[in-house]
Amino acid sequence: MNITFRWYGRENDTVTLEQIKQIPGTKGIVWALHDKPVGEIWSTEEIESEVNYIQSYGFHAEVVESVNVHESIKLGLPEREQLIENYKQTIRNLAKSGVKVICYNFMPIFDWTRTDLYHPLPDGSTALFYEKAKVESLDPAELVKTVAEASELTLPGWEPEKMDRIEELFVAYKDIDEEKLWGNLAYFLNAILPIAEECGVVMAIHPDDPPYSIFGLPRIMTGEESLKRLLEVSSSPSNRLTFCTGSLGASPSNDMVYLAGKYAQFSPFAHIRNVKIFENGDFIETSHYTSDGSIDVTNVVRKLSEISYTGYVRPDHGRHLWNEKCRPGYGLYDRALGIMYLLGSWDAFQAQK
Ligand code: DNO
Ligand code: MN
Repeated sequence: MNITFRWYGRENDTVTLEQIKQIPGTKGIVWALHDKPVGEIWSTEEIESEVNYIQSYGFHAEVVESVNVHESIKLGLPEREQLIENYKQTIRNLAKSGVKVICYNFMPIFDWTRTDLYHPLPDGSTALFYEKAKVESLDPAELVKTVAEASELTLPGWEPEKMDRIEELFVAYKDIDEEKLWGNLAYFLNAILPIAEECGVVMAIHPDDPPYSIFGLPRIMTGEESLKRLLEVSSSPSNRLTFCTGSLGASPSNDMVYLAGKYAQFSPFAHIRNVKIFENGDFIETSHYTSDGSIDVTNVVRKLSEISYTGYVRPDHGRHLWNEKCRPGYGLYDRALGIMYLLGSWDAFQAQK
C-alpha cells in the first residue's frame, strides 16, 4: 500500500503540504491542474512546476486525479478528434514528469453528486449526504444551484462554465444511452491507450458516484459487470480501474469485500472510505471505521493485504471535524484519521502472515 493524499494545489486548498507531511506513512500527493479548462493540453512547464513543488516536500507526485474527459468525447461529437489529440499530449507531458497513474471518469455532466454538503451526523460533525427523493424530484439545474451555493469552493467536475451550459448538455445527451456511452468510452480508450502504454502510464477509470443513473443520464461504471466489461474493452496493461469503495459501495448490491478480492489486482489506485446507506436509498459519508458505515473497510484492507497490494491508496472523502473550514469532503482531520485506520488494519493483517 502506497499511501497518498489528495491535494488541490497551492491556490485551491485549505490544507498545506506541511500539514500532510505530519500524517504518518503518507508518501505521495494525488494532484491535478485544477484550474485548467477541460480539454486543454497540460503543458510541460505547468506540470513541472506543480511536481517540483510537491517533491520539494519529499512526496512523490506519481498519481494524477483527474485529467477530466471533455463532454464532447463522452457524446462522441466530431470535435472529439482534436480533444483526444490534446489528451494524448497531456499523457505524454505527464509521463515526462514521472506520472504513473491517471485517474479519470466517464460520467455524463456530473462528477460525484450529493444533495447536502454539510449534513449533520449524530456525533456533531458534518458530511456529504445524498437524499434520493430530492434528486428524483429536483430539476438538475436547481440542485446544482442550491448545492454549489453552500460552498465557496467549486466541486470537482462541477465547473461553473459547464454548469452554465447544463440545459444544453441535457439536450445533447438525449440520444445517448448506455450502449452508446460504452461505444464512446471504447473509442476514447482505443485511441489513447497505445500512447499511455508507450509512456508507461496507466489509465485508471473511477466508478460512477452514485453508481446508478441519475436525472435520466446514462451511467456505466456501476458494479461488477462494468468492471469486467471495462477490462474487456482493451487488453492493454494501461487499461485499469480505480477501486473506490465509497462510490461503488453506495449501492447495496455491490459487495466491496468480494469486489476487492476480485478486482484490486486490476486497480493500481484505490480510494478507501465508508458510507452509511439507509433503507430509502439515501446515504451519508462516515468515518473510515467499519462500525460507522455500511462498508466492511477492515476486510477490504484484508483483501489488499492478502495480495500484498503495492498500488496507491488514498483515504477518500472525510467528514468535517472540529469546525474545520475546508473543501467539502476534503478536510485534513478526518482523512488523516482515515489513513491511520487503513495503516493500522494493514499492519495487523501483515503481522499475521
Ligand atoms: C469521489 C472522488 C471523485 C473522483 C473523480 C475521478 O469518490 O474520488 O470525485 O475524484 O470521479 O475522476
Ligand atoms: Mn473515489
